[in-house]
Amino acid sequence: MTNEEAMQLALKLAMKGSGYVNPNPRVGAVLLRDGKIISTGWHKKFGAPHAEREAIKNAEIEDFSDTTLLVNLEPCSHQGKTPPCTELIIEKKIKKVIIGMLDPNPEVNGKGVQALRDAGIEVITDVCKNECQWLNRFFTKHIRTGSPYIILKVAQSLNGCIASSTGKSKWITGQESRKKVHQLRSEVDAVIIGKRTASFDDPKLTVRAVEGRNPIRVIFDTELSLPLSLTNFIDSERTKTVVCCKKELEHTRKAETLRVAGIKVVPCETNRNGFIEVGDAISNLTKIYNLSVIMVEGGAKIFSSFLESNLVDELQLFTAPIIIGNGINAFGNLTTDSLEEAKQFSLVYATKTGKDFYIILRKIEKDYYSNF
Ligand code: AOF
Ligand code: ZN
Repeated sequence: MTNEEAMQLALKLAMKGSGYVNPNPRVGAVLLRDGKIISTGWHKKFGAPHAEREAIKNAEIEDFSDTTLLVNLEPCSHQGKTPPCTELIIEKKIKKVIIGMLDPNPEVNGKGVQALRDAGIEVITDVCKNECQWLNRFFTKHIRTGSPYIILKVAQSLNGCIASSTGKSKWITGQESRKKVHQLRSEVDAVIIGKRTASFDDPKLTVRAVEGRNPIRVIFDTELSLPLSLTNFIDSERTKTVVCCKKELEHTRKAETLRVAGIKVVPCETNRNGFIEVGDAISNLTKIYNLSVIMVEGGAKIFSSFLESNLVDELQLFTAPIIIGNGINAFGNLTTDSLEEAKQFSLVYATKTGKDFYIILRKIEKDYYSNF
């Protein structure tokens, strides 16, 4: 097995921690001897042992002196909720360590590699670096800025509509795209929708098409006007439902009724249009839930507000091969009139999900992913 092949396996193992480890990174480790796998491990849950410890524990061997440990993130050298991985690697006398990327956590960044080298261990870095950085882009932004990584997920028609003029939008894209969306939900800490999407579609916003844990569901309902019969207010996951409303409504009967039902009400500032100030909502939510990644699922008003606030890190765009005449444009509420003002993105990935196009883009202004 080559280093690259083993790193691909480590990345796959790391993915298994999606959602469960947040805001920690997703990490997988492979222990090799003569290019053959001895054991594997991954970081399973926030606060649980790190990937390297899992792989070493699973090895069931006494002598590690001719083994190579491969891991997608630099082994930690600090005492966190768990002891430093570098200490265990040194104690076990592992011969060689192969790393995908340095840990962007300032407490570790480069110190893990140094500790290993100081102990005479051979260290190779940057194997499949781009893929490793991509996998932990949420962690990287959060540990560096304290703010969550924000993804806009848009399911649209060929002509950029997310709903017909009557507001119906539930089934624009196909089953495979929806499966991908469920996968994304399992990776993020929270999903956000607006009042219109909540009342027209009444979506469950849970993870069903794949295995994984459900995110928190946030609904922006400035005036608290949504009916109490909404699925997100009555289903078994309702304690994971959060409503952001204008701060004047914090102590009203409607807010109290929601709270009694187990729903969290988060009062927020409003902007000059009387709509929730997205920056304030995100910082309030982050204070309560320490969010490292959020996915915004619509509709047009919310998409536009997030773009206008320059809060978007990534677009996940699902385009169905249909045309909806006179529909609701995904970004129709944006007030960028000239090309100079246009929001710019760079293409990361493009493929098909079933009959739909699937495109991932990210903002180009600030590069959180390099130089670590
Ligand atoms: C590793 N391997 O599998 C992970 C690492 O609070 P703790 O002890 O869980 O430490 C969390 C920090 O450790 C996290 O911010 C990141 O820097 C690193 N995560 N490191 O060697 C792992 N999950
Ligand atoms: Zn560690």
